[in-house]
Formats: sequence, C-alpha cells, structure tokens
Amino acid sequence: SGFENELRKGLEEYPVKPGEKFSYGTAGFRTLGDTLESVLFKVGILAALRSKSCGGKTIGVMITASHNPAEDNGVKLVDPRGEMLDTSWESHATDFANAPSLDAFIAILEDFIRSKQISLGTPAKVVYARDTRASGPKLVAALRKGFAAMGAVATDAEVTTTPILHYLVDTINTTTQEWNVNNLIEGYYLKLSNAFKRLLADRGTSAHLLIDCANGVGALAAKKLDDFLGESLTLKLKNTSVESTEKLNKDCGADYVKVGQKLPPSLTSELRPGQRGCSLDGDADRLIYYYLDDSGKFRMLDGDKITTLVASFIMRLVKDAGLDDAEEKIKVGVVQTAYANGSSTRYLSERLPVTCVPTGVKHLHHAAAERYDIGVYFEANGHGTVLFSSSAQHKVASHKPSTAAQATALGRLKDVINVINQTVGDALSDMLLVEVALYHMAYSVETWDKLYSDLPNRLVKVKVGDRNAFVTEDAERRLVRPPGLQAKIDELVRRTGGRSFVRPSGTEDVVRVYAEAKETEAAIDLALRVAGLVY
Ligand code: NG1
Ligand code: ZN
Repeated sequence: SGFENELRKGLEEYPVKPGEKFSYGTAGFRTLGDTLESVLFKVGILAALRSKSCGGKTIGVMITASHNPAEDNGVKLVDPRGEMLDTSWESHATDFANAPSLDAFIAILEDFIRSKQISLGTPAKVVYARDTRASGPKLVAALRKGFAAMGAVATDAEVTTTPILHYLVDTINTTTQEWNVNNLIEGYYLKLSNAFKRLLADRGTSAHLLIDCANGVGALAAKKLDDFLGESLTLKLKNTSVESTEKLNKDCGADYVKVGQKLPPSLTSELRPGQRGCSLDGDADRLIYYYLDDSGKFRMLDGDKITTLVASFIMRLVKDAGLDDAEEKIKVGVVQTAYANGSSTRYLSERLPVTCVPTGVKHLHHAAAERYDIGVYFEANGHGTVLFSSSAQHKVASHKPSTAAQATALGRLKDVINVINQTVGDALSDMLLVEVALYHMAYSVETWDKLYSDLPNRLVKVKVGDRNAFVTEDAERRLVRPPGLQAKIDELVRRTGGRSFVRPSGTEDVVRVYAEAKETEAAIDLALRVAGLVY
C-alpha cells in the first residue's frame, strides 16, 4: 500500500545501524545527535499514532538534549495536557526505535495498533519544536517524514524552549478559537508579562537581573520576554551566542552551576556583590539563582531554595486571601526527590506537607497534582513548577473576600497563577515567580538564602558494568540490589554521619552517588567512600 511504501522509503533513508540500541528514558531518547535520524522518523509515526489514540488531540514533539553537550540531541513526546508522554507508551517507543528492518517494524506497528485499539481513520495532529543544536534541522527533516507517512497535520513551532512547546500543546488542545502558532507564542509572553507587571505595579524602582542563557534557546526567549516586560524588570542577558552552536552549555548554564557549585567564568566580571543572577539550561526548563555575598563568596540558590521561597509566598497569599479557613481550606504541599538538600526538607516539613518521590519530573508532577490543592515541586537541579488543582483554581476564582486585604491577596493569587507555566518546569516563568515572591515577601537575596543553610553535599557518577544491577526502593533512598550493598552504605553513614544514597541514572549509563554531611570534607569523603563500594 501507499503507507507501506512511505515506510519503506523512510526506513531505507534512515536505517538503524548495526549495534545501535536506543531507549526512551526519563528524558525521552537522548544520545549523540548524529545517530538519531532513524529514531526521529519513527517518533514522527509514533506521535501521529498517539494523537489518533487520544481522539485526534494534538501531541507535541520536542527535539532537545537540554543541559547535555552540544553534540548530543534528543527527542520527547508531549501528551495533550502538556504533560510528559504516558508511561505505558515509553517501552513501545523503545521497541519502535530498535526495530531493525521494514518487516520487523511493520510487525511491531501492527501489533501495537491492535493492542492499543488505535483507529487509523482518526486524524492526527502534532506540534513540534527544537532547540538551537546544529543537529536539529536534519532531525526535524526525519521527523517530518514520519508525520507525512501517517498523514499527520503538523505545526512547526520552530526554535523555541521546551516549556513553550508544552504550553503550546496544552493551549492548542483547550482553545476554542482560531489560532496560528505565532499568536499562541505571543499569548504565552503576554500571559506571563501582564501578570508579572500587575504583581509588581507598586514597586517604584525598576530592578535588573543578570541571566546566563547557556548560549541556548533561552537567550532568544529571554530577549523576547524582555521586550514584553518593558520597565517592570530589565534583563541583562549573558551567554547568548546561539549561532556558535558549539558553545551551548559550555562552561555555563544551570547544570554547570549546580553540579560545580560555582559561577560560570563568563559571569565573574558581570555579577556585583549583592546583585542577583540566574542561569538557564540549554532548553530553558531549569533555573538556578545565585549572588556574591559581602565577602565576594559565591552563594547558590537551587531548586530547593526556590521551592522554599515559592511555597512560603503562596502559603502567605492563601492565608491572606482567607482561603485557609475551615470551609474553603486550600492545602499547599511540596514534592521533592532524594536529591533535595536535607536542610530544605527539614525546613519545609516544619511548615507544610512534604512528599519524596523518585527522580524524574513525571513523578514530581503526578504527586503534586494528586496530593495537594496547590503542589509546589522542584528538583534540586532547578526544574519545577507549581500546580493548582481545578478545585483550587475554582476556589480562587469564586471566593468572596471579606476585607480589602483579602481582596488584594486574592487578586495577587490570580496573577501568580498566570505567571506560572503549569504544564512543566519553565525557567523564564519560574524566574518571574521568584522575582515576584522576593518583592512581596520583602526578601533580599541574602534573606532568602538565610532561610536555611544547605548541608554541604557531593554528587558523583560512577561507571559500572551494568547499571541495571542497581535496584532501589523507598523513593530511591535505599538499594535492594546488589545484595548487601545497602548495609555497607548504612555502616559508612553511621560512622561518618550525614546521608548518602545510590541510584542508577535514567539518562546516562552511570550510577549516581549522593552524599551530604555537616562539613564539606565529610560530604566529599562519604561520597567517595560510597562510590568506592559501588565501583
Ligand atoms: P538521572 O540521570 O536519572 O539522574 C537527571 C537528573 C534528574 C532529571 C533528569 C532529566 C540529577 C541528579 N538527575 O536524571 O533530576 O532532571 O536528568 O533531565 O540531577
Ligand atoms: Zn532542560
């Protein structure tokens, strides 16, 4: 048939090379960009099938490798509400990608369509985007051939951030209006910037914020946002060399800062003591803040510090709006992973409910949505957002304030909802939220930093023969396999004090070891000793 012909052509053009093995992990497919064309062709087909199986709703495809090196690339699917792809499809994505021949692929495809009861007559709609990587355009070309083979209607959002692509998917599926993608993207900037301006309307002086854009797509989006923000906040953009694609994430960006716990060298002459700055990652879904203290020492404010600030601010607004009394009580809670600094968990637990879940945004997102009316979640690495349940949004919209102060707080809460990108972590939206929270809590960056002091910590990675030999329990805080290893870790922790855990990475072929302790030396020592056990 015509379809089979398209498939044959596609698979001939984009063959799986001998020895190649792909896997749809926490971050979708991610590896060297030049090896991904065959995967992209099949992802085009899979995205179209996902759309059909969701009754013709629009599915998103994002081509990015986030904070990873410039030569890497990756691809992930976005479900109709702007969420990550349903977990039950992940292994099928892997099977598709690894199908070696036309016959094998057709067999997998037919089996899949039958088992998922996908009706091929349903139209398919997709929207896709890529970051600034050099391998992006040819991966887009392969993706489009997959769409074409399935007859999917595809909208090109061009070069944009991961969170904007998630926002687009959600908006396209909920709007009842005629739309074109440029108007929708403009709608995103308007939603964020208008709410931000209202929230800061009574701030007299205009503030400046230094932003390290990781030489990635965040530079383009931040530039655009700056135009929309006008006088309300002036963004001083650094590391904006998107044309020099090899500079992406090189010695800069949120991951560089978080892992190295240091300022990118390119910012040393830019950041003045007391001034705050922040770093985005390569696709602008992670955010890390920092400043230099009085003695010029670098101080980092990571995802845990952002959680603390944002949760405190939102709790205050809920209380001030009169939404924490018995009848209308809105429950605010926090979701973290084992990588959250122990001090943050302690600080937060004394003030509101805290849940720990396994690594990976989908776990945090689901727990935040399921457990709380307002769920604040951030990974320590700076990826996160705030979710408002529909009942919480309804209460905020319909609550009748009984005082002027309540009315003010309620208005602010409504604007805060608009500043936030609820589909996924969004560095630019989170940055506006941090700026708003600092202003309304009347915190300087130092006051924010001093809410609690981070325990010194170390994260190291260990190459092992088979990372699948490492199996965890208790939200990845303990190992059940290899047998006996956890007991040895417990023994080390008991002797040195602190906390340590070991888990296989979901995105790299390594095992990660995390350790924290009261002193830096002890944290490093513990991390290295535990790594020694793993190796
Ligand atoms: P893995 O490789 O599974 O540790 C890393 C990050 C996660 C998450 C994913 C997706 C750490 C320790 N791990 O996962 O938090 O962001 O990448 O990008 O930062
Ligand atoms: Zn990212």
